[in-house]
Amino acid sequence: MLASQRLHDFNRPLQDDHQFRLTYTQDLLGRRGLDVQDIVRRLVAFQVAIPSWALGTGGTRFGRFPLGGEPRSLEEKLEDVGLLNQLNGSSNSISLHIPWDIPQDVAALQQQLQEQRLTIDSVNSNTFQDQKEQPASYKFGSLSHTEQAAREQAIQHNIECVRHGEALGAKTLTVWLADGSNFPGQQHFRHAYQRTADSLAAIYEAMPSDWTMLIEYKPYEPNFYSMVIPDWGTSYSLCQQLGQQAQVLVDLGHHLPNTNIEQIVGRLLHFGRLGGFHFNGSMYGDDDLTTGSMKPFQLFLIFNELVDGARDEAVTNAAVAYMIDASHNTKDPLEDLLQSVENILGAYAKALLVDRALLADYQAANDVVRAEELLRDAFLTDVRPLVQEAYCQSGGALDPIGAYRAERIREQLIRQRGKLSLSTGL
Ligand code: LRH
Ligand code: MN
Ligand code: MN
Repeated sequence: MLASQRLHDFNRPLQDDHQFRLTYTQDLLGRRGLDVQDIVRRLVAFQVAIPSWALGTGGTRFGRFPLGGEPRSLEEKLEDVGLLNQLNGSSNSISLHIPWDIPQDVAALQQQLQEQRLTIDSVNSNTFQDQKEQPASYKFGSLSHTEQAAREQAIQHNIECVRHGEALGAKTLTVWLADGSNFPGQQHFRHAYQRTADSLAAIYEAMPSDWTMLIEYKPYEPNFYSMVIPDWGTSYSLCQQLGQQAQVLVDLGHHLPNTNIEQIVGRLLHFGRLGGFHFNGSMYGDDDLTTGSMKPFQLFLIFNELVDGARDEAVTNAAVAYMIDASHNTKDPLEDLLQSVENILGAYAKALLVDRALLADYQAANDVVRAEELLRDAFLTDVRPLVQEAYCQSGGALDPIGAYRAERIREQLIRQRGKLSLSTGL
């Protein structure tokens, strides 16, 4: 843990410049009738969960270049998330992946969570890899498998994930299926869908009544001809059959190029079925790059839908779970996560600037140019002083990456954990 005095000392020489930029932004936005303090309060309250599997160097199927100092246990993963949260005050929870993160000493973990003021956000099941000594193989699918023994094993694994999550206070199960086919004719589309729906129903039945099941979709990979849950329509239809506790999860990387993701977000909000996000950045496919690194305008437009939905009484969608799902080969994973969170907060702040009444007027009048310019104006506003103020108000660093480097945290972690520490299976 970083001593808060050190963050204070780090911030001191930056305060003068920060106050200058904040005052300017405050004046500018105040002239437009915006309540900057309210925006900062919302940014302070906004939390994004960190995936346990992104704390180590990710890699690709061609190779991995470990940086060293990566967490070797769930306890060390919690330490890393605690550290991120100290630096930015915006990531107070962690998503677990079972069996990569099987809790061993539950009481000790509960205590650590309390001490670091963290929560377990969600548990993710893993039926896309075979584990040692597992009787049935997932080579040809899990919840959709043609053989009942494989389906049953996958169902039981998901239920076990819920039990692990319950012990640690989580309330969300995320299901992502790699199930699908690589060649035409390999799989009967309708039957595979039905088997999946039936398996999900068995898991849903076993879930406590205050839990949510998030169903994630993905158009391709690891199967390249068809995926059983390739798109939001399929996720949505499964949720509808299951019940109110089932919601769609939107992973930004799980779309074909040029998909209008913000429209999908708007649709799901309209139907009250938007359960959560896996934020990441993507150029081509499921690239899992830093959130906002490639398409910042799209990220802003997604937040524009979210803010619009939150301000519309007609929208009854339950609270949305915000999670990152990124990991890559070239950056220090902790710096990558700090960047992702910063970009997410920036997109949110910009969406809060949009004058919705005026936008509605322009839309009603079909004033295409004014409506577009209104959004562009919000998008082009420099909101970094507001994000930095939010960091500061939550006890974090004005420049989290700067503080991370100044404190030589990676070097310390390498000293403590070694140069060749192992990462997740990704
Ligand atoms: C699959 C995915 C899914 C998994 C995670 C490790 O591409 O996005 O969310 O659980 O990666
Ligand atoms: Mn994902
Ligand atoms: Mn993915």
